Amino acid sequence: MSEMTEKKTVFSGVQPSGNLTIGNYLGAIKNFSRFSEEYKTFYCVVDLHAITVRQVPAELRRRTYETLALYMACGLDADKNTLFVQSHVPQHAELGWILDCYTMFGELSRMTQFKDKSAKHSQNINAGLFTYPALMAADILLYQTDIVPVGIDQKQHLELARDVAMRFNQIYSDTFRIPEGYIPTDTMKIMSLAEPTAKMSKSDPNQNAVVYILDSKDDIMRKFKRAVTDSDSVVRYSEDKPGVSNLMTIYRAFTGKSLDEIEREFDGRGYGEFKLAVGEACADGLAPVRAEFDRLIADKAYLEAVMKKGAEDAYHTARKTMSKVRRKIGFVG
Ligand code: ATP
Ligand code: LTN
Repeated sequence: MSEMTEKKTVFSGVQPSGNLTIGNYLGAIKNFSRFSEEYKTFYCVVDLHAITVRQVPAELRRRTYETLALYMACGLDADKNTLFVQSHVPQHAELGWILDCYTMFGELSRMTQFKDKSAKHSQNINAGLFTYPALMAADILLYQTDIVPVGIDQKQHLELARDVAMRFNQIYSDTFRIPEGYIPTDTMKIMSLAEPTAKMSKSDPNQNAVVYILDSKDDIMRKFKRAVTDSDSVVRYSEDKPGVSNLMTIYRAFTGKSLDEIEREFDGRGYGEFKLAVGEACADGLAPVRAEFDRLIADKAYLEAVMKKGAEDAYHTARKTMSKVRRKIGFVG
């Protein structure tokens, strides 16, 4: 990229609301580092979003450090990417409120994540859970973001962020850049191992359904051995074989082999051998991430220095957008 052209901006976020899964890894974080060289990249630990579901304070604090350490363990260099914690940059909450006033009740009511999470947390359907997408729009729009790498489950929120940005621009003239999603087609939705028609989710209470990035090799092997498949024993990718297809997707992501190659490799060999191979590939692929995580998490002072520098850098950009927004709206000073 020539020095004359301005770098495009990438933004994404992960909630520190649980242990991160291979869905988070393959669908989102693993793709983040591909932008580090040629883009201005902001990767955020979205703790304000996490409290839309009740969190135990000590766990939230621990997971905030862990999510930052995992970003780095998955290949994000703190010198090449702005890595920060959402609540350290007050403009997120500030713009979040403002965008609440440009986001329609009807739009928010249609969000499938809201419907799913209110069903799951029926004792705590708070206003934050409802307005969550307006805060996510604020995250993205504050940095004049061009590209947002996420899994497919975030597509609807991203479209809402675009609609809100266009609405604001139309009322007040150009203020926000309109972001595009970057959704990896191969790994946009990793499914639960126990219920392969449902998304693998870090908040799933069934630990056997979910492979965590930091699981031990033994745990990974055990979970894949137990993964739900179907009654025939043919390793073939097909809509009517969601369990096997999900395992093939995971195997492809960790080995780089094509679906055809995988079908040929396991032709006539049955599910037992296939599941062992998926487990091995996944455990081998995650081993370096885990080793690097262990090293980083032991150095809290370093993690704090990274988040402090990241917040200062993010603040600088966020402040510019906010002063533009305030002026356009008609706020004094
Ligand atoms: P929760 O279970 O608490 O809703 P989550 O596992 O969906 O959380 P998020 O923090 O909401 O995790 O998501 C972080 C990123 O990981 C998002 O970009 C999301 O699209 C992606 N992601 C999450 N689960 C998967 C999955 N199963 N397959 C692909 N991408 C995923
Ligand atoms: N809602 C996202 C997390 C998130 C995010 C963002 C992703 C919050 N703000 C901005 C991309 C851009 C989720 O993964 N559930």
